[in-house]
Amino acid sequence: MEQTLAIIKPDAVRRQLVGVIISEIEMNQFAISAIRTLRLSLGQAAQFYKQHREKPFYDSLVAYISSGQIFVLVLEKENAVQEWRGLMGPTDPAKAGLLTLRRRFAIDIQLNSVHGADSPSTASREIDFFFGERK
Ligand code: IDP
Ligand code: MG
Repeated sequence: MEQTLAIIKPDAVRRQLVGVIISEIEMNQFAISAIRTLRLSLGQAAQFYKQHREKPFYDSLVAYISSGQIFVLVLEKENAVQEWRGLMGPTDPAKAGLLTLRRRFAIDIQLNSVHGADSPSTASREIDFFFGERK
């Protein structure tokens, strides 16, 4: 079964959306095979998003993702990477389908409530980032 890495981001945790998002995960037949909660340091956040370091929004993205508690999940399902991206919707909630998590919950293109790995190889790297020490 394929695995992907999901994050419930600080804007969603702050607005007490963890329960409804996990409920959507389960209603959509993902198995949750690991979960942890933490707050990233600025350094850890910079490392996690390092592929975006040239982007104009990088500093603000790093500040945001480390601004509060996050919930990190390993999700399992056939085609999990693509299925989770589909349930989240695109980065910009204004362009997202009505039933997607980002359309329903995101505040804007940055404070967009959830993260998902963009490929199986990214998923593997991100799972290692958050859960590697526990294997
Ligand atoms: P993704 O989360 O849909 O994979 P990425 O392009 O990988 O989108 O960007 C990572 C995160 O950076 C986004 O989820 C969002 O929080 C933030 N972000 C992306 N594009 C912008 C932007 O144009 N302005 C501000 N923040 C952005
Ligand atoms: Mg991405």
